[in-house]
Amino acid sequence: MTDILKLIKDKDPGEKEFHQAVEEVLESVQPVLDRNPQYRKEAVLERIVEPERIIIFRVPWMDDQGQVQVNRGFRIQMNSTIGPYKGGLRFHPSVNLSILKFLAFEQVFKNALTTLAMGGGKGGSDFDPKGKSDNEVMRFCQSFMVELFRHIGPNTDVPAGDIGVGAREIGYLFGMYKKLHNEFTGVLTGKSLGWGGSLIRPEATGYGSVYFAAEMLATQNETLEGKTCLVSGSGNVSQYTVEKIIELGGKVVTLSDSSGYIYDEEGIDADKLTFVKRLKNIKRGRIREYIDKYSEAVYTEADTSLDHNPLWNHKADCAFPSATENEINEKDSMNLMKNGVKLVCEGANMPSVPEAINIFLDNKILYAPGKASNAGGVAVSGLEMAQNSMRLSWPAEEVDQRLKMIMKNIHQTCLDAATEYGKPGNYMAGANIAGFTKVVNAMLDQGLV
Ligand code: NDP
Ligand code: 2IT
Repeated sequence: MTDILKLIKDKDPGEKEFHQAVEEVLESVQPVLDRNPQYRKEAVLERIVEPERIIIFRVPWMDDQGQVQVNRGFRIQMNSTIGPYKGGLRFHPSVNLSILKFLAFEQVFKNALTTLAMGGGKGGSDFDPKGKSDNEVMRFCQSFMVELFRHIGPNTDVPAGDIGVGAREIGYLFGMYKKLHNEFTGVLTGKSLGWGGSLIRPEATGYGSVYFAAEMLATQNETLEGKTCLVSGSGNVSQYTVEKIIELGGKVVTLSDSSGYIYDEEGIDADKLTFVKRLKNIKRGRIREYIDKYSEAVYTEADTSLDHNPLWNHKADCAFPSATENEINEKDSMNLMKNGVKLVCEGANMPSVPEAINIFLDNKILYAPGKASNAGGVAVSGLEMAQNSMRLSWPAEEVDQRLKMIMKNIHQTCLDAATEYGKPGNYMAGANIAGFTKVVNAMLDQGLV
């Protein structure tokens, strides 16, 4: 196992997020490797850490001032053993190969856990949609697709949204794909409802995360009713996490963006959430504007000189990190424990550093790794693909019901795999073992390709 880590570190030094994601999975699956020596003999680790294909391309576009801008576009086609590459596109200035490789690697196991036929991929650009006009975003998306279109397709690779890519961007990307291919097909998910999107896809990641949390609580005969919850971020995942927590009787007291966070001791109710949705999705404003409307809340500016994020330092029962990777460091995890948090459910991908995860596990709290708890988004993307191939659309209740079942099954799969390998209650070990086993067994079935 250490030899594989050394291999990827020597080959691609500096890809620290990718190394972090691989190390976690390798540690978890060690007992599987011990029990199944043929995996090492067939070099499944060497194969699974190497993307099947990486596409890197120039994205030139013109801004509103008539100035040419150039960004870098990426698509990591990580693993297609159990289905077409599937995973989101992220538009954020921090995007680089390491971040996209870690996301693509996680996606392989997450998608396997959903039980739907989807391989793993991820892509995006260092383009920053913040502060750009709709026309600039459109021109960027069109230029991005002018290259990407030749590498994707409904049976090859099906991108979707992630940070900075929502319904607006998916619309522009789809329009250009359709024009270039002269074909109306389900090549992207997260489409709007009027032209092939699925009901509940916008809600799916947040709802799914809360369904997973409810399943974890149920193992202790508990519910979310009356629980105080910390939620980070204020984008797609966070908004629908808050919506479902409210519906299940919990109280959410925080939301954030990269500039800072709000703490609303009275709780963010349905009306306040409607305000946040409008603020973030239509006005494209900052979370600080929440206190202009709700003066009972407190806004704290992000301060990178601190050794912790004060958002995680409030009395609460549950935490739903739903913004970005490594947003909970070791100190934050200690603060969460000190403040009585008994459940951490990851809506974001890899939001907890390894030291923080160890603290959650040592304290025996309910800890859900993102690849299990945020799988609801890609699961409903899979259902969107199914509806597109049948050229029909299911009612919201049906999609929601299927989402609930899928999250319930993932929860059980994690518990069963963890127990089978002597780590009862360890959802991280269970998710990694179950996802890994499914993919590597399929790889072995398909021979050396
Ligand atoms: P959005 O773009 O809708 O929202 C992202 C939120 O996180 C914003 O509030 C943003 O603040 C904040 N954020 C982003 N980057 C940073 C950063 N470097 N530091 C602090 N805050 C940051 O994205 P999503 O809600 O879709 O995604 C959130 C997380 O969930 C990501 O980890 C994503 O990979 C994961 N995820 C998303 C799924 C989906 O279906 N959308 C599915 C599964 C996981 P600001 O506006 O200031 O940038
Ligand atoms: O991280 C993720 O699972 C996503 N961004 C959603 C991917 C998808 O294809 O819906």
